[in-house]
Amino acid sequence: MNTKLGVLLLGGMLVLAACGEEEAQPVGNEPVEEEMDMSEEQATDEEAVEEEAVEEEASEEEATEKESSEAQPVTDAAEAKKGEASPLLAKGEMTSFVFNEVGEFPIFCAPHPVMKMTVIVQEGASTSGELALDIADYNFSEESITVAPGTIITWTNQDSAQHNVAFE
Ligand SMILES: [Cu+2]
Repeated sequence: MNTKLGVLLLGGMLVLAACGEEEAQPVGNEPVEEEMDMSEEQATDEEAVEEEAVEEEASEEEATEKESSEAQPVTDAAEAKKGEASPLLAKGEMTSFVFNEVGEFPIFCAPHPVMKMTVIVQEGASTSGELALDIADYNFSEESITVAPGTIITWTNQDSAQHNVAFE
């Protein structure tokens, strides 16, 4: 029995030595780590390829937009509706909502609920298209604004504090 054990141990040590490891590590851990490293590398490669493809598409779109007009069209505006909210905006960041439904939209800032404004959507209102508003000094730049259906409003946070646009 002892001899067999000795042979097994010796065999194990030889395997470790053959791996060329400077420090003998527990045999159990080593292959697991290697497998994880390999799958991480594969995942990173795939992600990189996908990101490259997306970047190429984006730059092609940008080029087309620049040719057609100077202003950047707002394409990512979410529909304004009850319970909707933008992410928190850092200084200089913006968020857009499209107001398709006629009615009143009470808006507040989730971190500072005292910050409020109202968007009134009315058929035939003189303000339509795209509208830029600011969030500055813990206030929305308009207390109340009336717009036509389909208007896209973009809010830009001018404060160092984070604000957002949330619908009651
Ligand atoms: Cu706020």
